[in-house]
Amino acid sequence: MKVLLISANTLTEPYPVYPLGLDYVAEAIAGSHTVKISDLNDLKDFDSIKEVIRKFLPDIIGISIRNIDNTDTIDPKGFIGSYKIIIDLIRNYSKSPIVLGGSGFTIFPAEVLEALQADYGIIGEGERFSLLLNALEKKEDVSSIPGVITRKNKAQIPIPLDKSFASRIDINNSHLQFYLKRGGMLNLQTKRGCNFKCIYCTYPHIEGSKLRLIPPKEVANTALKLQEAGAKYFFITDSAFNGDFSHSTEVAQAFIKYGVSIPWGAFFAPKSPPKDYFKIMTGAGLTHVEFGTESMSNKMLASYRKPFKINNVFDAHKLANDAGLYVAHYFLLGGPGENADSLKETLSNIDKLDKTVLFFFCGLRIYPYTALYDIALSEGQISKDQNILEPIFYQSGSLSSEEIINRVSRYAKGRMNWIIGAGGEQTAKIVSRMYDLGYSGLLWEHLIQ
Ligand code: B12
Ligand code: SF4
Repeated sequence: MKVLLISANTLTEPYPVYPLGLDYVAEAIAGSHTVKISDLNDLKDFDSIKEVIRKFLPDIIGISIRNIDNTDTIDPKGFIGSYKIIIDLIRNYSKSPIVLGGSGFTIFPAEVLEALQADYGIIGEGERFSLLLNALEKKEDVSSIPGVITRKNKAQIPIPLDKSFASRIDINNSHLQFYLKRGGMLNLQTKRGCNFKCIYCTYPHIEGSKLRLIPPKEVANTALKLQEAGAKYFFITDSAFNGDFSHSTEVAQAFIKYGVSIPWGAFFAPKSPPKDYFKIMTGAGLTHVEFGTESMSNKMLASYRKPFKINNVFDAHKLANDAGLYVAHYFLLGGPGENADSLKETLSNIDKLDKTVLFFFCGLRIYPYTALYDIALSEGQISKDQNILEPIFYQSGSLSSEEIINRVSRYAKGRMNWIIGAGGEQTAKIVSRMYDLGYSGLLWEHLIQ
């Protein structure tokens, strides 16, 4: 079959993100089918999809739905409306079935399928697309394929794949050049899953709650391919790169052994690391550490069920700085139990973090399959049948989101390294201009104070 895979994500905040998931889907199906990836970031406008369809004449069209909204209370943006425009355009030019997948889709499969009036969806890992294609080719019933959902058949959440997974990077695809010319950043996965249970987090639902590690040599080989393709930087997409200290150390050692020489960044949990951990990382090319710190009050860290306390944050922060790394912390304020005292404690402890950039998200989006969903339900903030595709943010009884935003804004005044939300369009424009001037990578290091 001829399969057209489309990345529908055109969000450029904080920067355009290479659609890595489609490389995994492509690798899983390319052995038996002809695959083409088309990225809306790389097309002149939405309507240009017509030319792509006319030339390729796909039998089936897969669309990656990464972002549902930007989860930003300060500057909220939803993307379902623009995805609907894209799907309506595709329907004008093709009668082929449309299959949805992706991380955003996996959080709200039934709601998104209905809103976009697509034919099929695959919850979770897109490698299962091959099973759907085989069934469609043989005109077999698709309802027993794990994770496959239709507008008539609801699906169970599938168990994560227990086989290895691989991506294929097509250096001839023009969308690769789009990202190489704008910042030169590509991305890489070293494992799937997260074995923690933070109350608000969707990642264990999307990727599974057991860590599935990719052999370090394989990760290094993939990194080398990105390097050979012209990447100037790569970002590791794992929920927390240090979720397994031994594996991440072995990955870093493999980068050194096999000659990965471009810089990279990753998300880390601010846990106290083993001796010399960050020094080994620096030696392997790590330049940027993004800590998912969320709060600097032990009461709130416990409420969020974070796997660390504030003394671990100070420890990890110092060791990363001492190793010469650029350090950023992400905060998520306003969860269950947040009040004036916990916010004051967080802000005054943050003041003790030197040489860093701080990103503040004021409000927790309520997602299905999370403990926060159950808390919000029990507190009557949402009801059982409520559609929460349109973002709903948890409200702490003691402190409103507005009050939190006001207090953080007052604190942030005059400090370039305190950023509320993802930075919005203004930041995206600055990043884009710097990319045009030849800068590469994350660029928030220019804000460090
Ligand atoms: C890494 C990451 C980032 C990094 C990206 C860095 C980089 N250079 O790549 C950064 C920090 C920049 C980032 C930013 C944002 N992110 Co983010 N990010 C992630 C994260 C952790 C991993 C995404 C990833 O690359 N996974 C690895 C790839 C291989 O997996 P995948 O794309 O999901 O693909 C698999 C399946 O989904 C499926 N699949 C994918 N496409 C398709 C298509 C078809 C047809 C099929 C069948 C299957 C399929 O198959 C693939 C292989 O199994 C996810 C959470 C998660 N665990 O998924 C959030 C996530 C995608 N991000 C999210 C959001 C909201 C954002 C931001 C809007 C936040 C903000 N306000 O800044 C921005 C948007 C950036 C942009 N321009 O789009 C949300 C999206 C859901 C939502 N609420 O809308 C997620 C799910 C986190 C969450 N809150 O739940 N993000
Ligand atoms: S917030 Fe981070 S550590 Fe916690 S469950 Fe999510 S991915 Fe895992």
